[in-house]
Amino acid sequence: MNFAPKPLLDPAAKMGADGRILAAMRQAGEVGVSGAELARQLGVSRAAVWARIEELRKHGYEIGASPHQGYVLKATPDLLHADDLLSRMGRVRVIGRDIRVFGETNSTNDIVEKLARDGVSEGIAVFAESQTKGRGRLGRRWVSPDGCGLWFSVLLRPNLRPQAATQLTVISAVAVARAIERQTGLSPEIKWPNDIVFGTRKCAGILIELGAELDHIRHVVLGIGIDVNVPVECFPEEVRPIATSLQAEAGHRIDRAELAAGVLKELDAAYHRLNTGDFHEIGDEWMRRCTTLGKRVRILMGDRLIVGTAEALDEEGSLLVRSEHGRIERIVGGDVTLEKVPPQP
Ligand code: BT5
Repeated sequence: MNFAPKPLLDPAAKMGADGRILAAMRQAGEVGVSGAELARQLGVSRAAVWARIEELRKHGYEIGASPHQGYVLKATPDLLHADDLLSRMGRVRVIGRDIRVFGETNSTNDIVEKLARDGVSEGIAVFAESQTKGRGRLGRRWVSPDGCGLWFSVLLRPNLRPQAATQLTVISAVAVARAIERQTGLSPEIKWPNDIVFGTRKCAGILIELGAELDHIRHVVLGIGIDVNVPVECFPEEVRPIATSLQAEAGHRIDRAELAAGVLKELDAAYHRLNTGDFHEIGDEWMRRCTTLGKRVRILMGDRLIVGTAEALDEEGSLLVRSEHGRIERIVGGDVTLEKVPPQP
């Protein structure tokens, strides 16, 4: 669906003092930035800058200080901090223009649903360090242990018909796969409709919840869970055989804040392409990354079982399956369960 492209926004406008100090230090790199310069940029005293730097150090930011170089950001802690994330975003159109981080919450989808009802504009992203009631589709549980994953939701108000909402799952899967690949060098694959996998093990899932009328979407809560540094032993027994984490795949810890910003930037770019009528391009990339196409699949839609071969994705993001009777069945994402079936002898 076409509508006027959105102007680029600078999420830095939403940043508090911490974010602006972190952004200035990041930009200065090893050269460092002086207390006087930070005080000038923030419009506060050097003593106030020093107090903020001390506060950041208490949170685990390693900040060097020398009379010649000024303040140098040496290392960041493994925690999510809204200002820190905003300071990594650069300019975006919609997604990530405002970011909030919670310690523990029930489900970030619930927080964003509430923001949607309060009339908040699209693009806000809400992260939690842990979720007590993280959920998947069809009432399933999403395991969200503390401090080692990315559990977050984004509010969208797309100009789409409800039937085309699967397009949002498709662009999100591509964005997550791209960001993982860019930061880790790993090549995750996509399993239709909403899983990011390495072989048979899932490392990320996507949950789309709609507020919709019959013919138009009021808002979408896009929930994404990524197992970044989740120790494999943290997965409950029933999930362990089918789950993995990026750390387990890469063999080293992954910087969560960097990945969070990377995913939001990719999502923003993909959402812009969708809004300007460029779904085909993303759809093509999705097909290249998808392990489902060409495979025999068994699909459960409510009580209906379809067995056939996954052939293609259509322009609304639905999966086209050639059933055993030779008919093409169009499977809309959402409440379906898909299993691969071994080839027949
Ligand atoms: C999904 O559902 O894959 C969607 C997951 C979305 C989670 C995010 S986190 C932020 C936001 N807030 C929420 O409350 N949810 C979203 P589904 O395809 O139904 O997959 C669920 C199944 O995946 C479960 O039944 C388990 O088998 C498995 N599973 C549960 N936790 C997992 C984990 N951390 N990693 C991998 N697999 C998991």
